[in-house]
Amino acid sequence: MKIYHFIFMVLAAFQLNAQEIQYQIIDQSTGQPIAEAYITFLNEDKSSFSDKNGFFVVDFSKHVKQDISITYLGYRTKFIQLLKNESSKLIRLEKDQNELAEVLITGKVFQDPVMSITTPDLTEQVTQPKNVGDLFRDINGFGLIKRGNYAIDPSFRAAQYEQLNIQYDGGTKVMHACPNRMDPITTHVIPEDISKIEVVRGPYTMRYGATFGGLINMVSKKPEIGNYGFSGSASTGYETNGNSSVNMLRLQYAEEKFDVVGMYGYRDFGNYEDGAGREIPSSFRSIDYSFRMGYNFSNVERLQLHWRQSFGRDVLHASLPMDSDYDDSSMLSLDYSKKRHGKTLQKIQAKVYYSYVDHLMSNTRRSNFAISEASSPVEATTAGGRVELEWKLADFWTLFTGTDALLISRDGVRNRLVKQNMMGMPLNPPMAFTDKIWQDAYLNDYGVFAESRYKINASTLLNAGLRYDLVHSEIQDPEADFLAYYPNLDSRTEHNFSATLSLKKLLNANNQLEFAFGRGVRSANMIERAINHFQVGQDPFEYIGNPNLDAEVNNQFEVAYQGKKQFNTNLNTINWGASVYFSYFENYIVAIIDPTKDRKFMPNQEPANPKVFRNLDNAYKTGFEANLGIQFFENFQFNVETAYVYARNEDLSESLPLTPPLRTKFNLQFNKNKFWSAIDLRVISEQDKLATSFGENQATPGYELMDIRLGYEVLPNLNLGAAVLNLFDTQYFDHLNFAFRNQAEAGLSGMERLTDPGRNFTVFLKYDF
Ligand SMILES: [Cu+2]
Repeated sequence: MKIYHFIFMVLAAFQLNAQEIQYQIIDQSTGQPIAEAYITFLNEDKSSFSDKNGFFVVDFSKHVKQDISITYLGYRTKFIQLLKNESSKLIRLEKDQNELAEVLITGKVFQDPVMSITTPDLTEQVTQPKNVGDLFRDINGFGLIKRGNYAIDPSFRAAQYEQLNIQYDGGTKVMHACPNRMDPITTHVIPEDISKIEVVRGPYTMRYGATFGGLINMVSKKPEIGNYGFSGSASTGYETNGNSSVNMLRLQYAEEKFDVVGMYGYRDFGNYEDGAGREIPSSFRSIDYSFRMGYNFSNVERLQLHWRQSFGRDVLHASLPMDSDYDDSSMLSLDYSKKRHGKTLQKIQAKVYYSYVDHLMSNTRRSNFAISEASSPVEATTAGGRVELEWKLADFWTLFTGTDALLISRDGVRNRLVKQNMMGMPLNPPMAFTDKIWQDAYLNDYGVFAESRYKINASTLLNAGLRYDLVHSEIQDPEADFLAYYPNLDSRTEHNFSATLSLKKLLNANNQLEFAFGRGVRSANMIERAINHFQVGQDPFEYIGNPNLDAEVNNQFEVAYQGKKQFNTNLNTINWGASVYFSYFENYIVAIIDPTKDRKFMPNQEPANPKVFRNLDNAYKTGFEANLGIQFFENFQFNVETAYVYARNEDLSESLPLTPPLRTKFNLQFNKNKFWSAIDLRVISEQDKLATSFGENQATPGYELMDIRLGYEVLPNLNLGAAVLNLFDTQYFDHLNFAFRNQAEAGLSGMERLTDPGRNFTVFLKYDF
């Protein structure tokens, strides 16, 4: 009897010690212990780190269950419930890095970068035929520069065009051929093929080419890994305003070694009606197709070929002086990637690409065609590539080194047939002229970079990068008057140095703080260098390029904070974040009226003096973005996002051009089983900070817009979406919209800006197989 009593006592003592249980954290794939992982005890508001062998202790004296989260940089945060009586004491963390095949296909270029935004899968929850602009519309801080319904350029924090480093699948570029930007890169992708957009909000990475205001990577939809055999999807969409339709087919065949994806898209957009019921000339048709073929030498080595073409036809541009008869582009890219597990040189990535844009615009459909026929065939060739080596110098230290190239060349003319003289008398025969638009210019950028990612401790990451760009440019076939402005015109070489330093700190599992500095340098683009007496702005001025421009520099500082809190109540989660930045610009490039030069074409018209591009001495911008998200009652989500930027040209005591007003978006979503719905309310404030030298003469009034969207999975794999956009049929225009141009026959005055679509009902049907 005594002996049993003794055993009972011993067991009881063990029982006490057994309140504390030791667990070990290991890497899921290698089985290596993970030291200094950050553990948060969610029921107790307590935290600790794992020791050097990955061990940590959990005290079960108060709770028999413990909810914990484990955070470690480079791994997915793991939420797990530990039960006292469970037998397994191993916790496996999964690397937050996609495996090779996926890396290449998704172009997931950002392995945990600072100051970045990634959209959710944009191919999910589609309710309407999309324009590429719609992809950017829902990312906080973005605006759209519109010259119609086709040529839409994204603007981010008052940076636009080449100030943004816009690329496709991690480096491929397609440069526009048109001096009026009728054909930006966004028109050469199929919106339904873009699965997500990744943004680095400033010059905070040196690895993807010279970046001035931010890096934007449009990522095409990847073949699903492991989905072997045939699969695909077909979709069709229609919208009432403009009688527009979109049709798309995607076919995929994959096996372990080999995969191929083919895409076909057809879009037919009509002229839309604005909120006042006026018809806006904005119709277009386009056909796109693409093939992507991948070969996996092994599960760590892949080669991929991507070919795509797009053909735009009869594109009407309400806010440009001409329309595009055709706008064709071709793009070929080849990607290679190899991972070497356990080696110092742990990864090799290489890409080469070539793209060609063939564009014809004319004034055939415009009233001034009777006086003077004009047609401009222009072309642009972009070629480039990059090679990057990733070195694992230590467990806590990764170094990226590499080199890249971006070679742009353009040529094209404007053919004019003048049928009337200045007095309005017919000329017989008409007089023919040819004006050089691009003067056969090229702009080649060769870069080298090194970027180091250094883990100071388990919760702190230091990122530092350097970049050098050698920019070689030449105007090979200058017009006589251009040569007279710049008599010593010759090829030119520039040397640009960029750098970045940033720190990312996990305060705990749910709170993160980032600091960043970046110096981004952008050499003048080809319009700013080489355009010769063309109307390329949103005003009626002729513009003259300046081949001697200094590169513009953005010195940007930013602080960002993100937090999250989870609750065990009807209020499920709250997340919030904010980012504040300041940019000091050197040599900011703008075009300014030059009273010493005269208008060349139709010299008796106003304005009499052209604008010439030049550098500013003193300019800056500052602003913020903030967001709040609340999840409640399991199925509901409420979001508020707001963005503001203030930009200043101190030289002229005015705002910098194309500075968006304060924008706020409220969004309420309901998601249950196969049904989801959303209401969006956008509140855009008045913009009275104007760049009068750019033609911004009047404050742009604010506006409010409401959209309602619904989605339902009717049958397995068959999704139906519907939406009412601009529910209240508001007549509005955005501050970034260009003014109507050369639209006398449509009754639209050039004193007025392009108005956006009025109420629009849409449906979208998608079938996956
Ligand atoms: Cu054009």
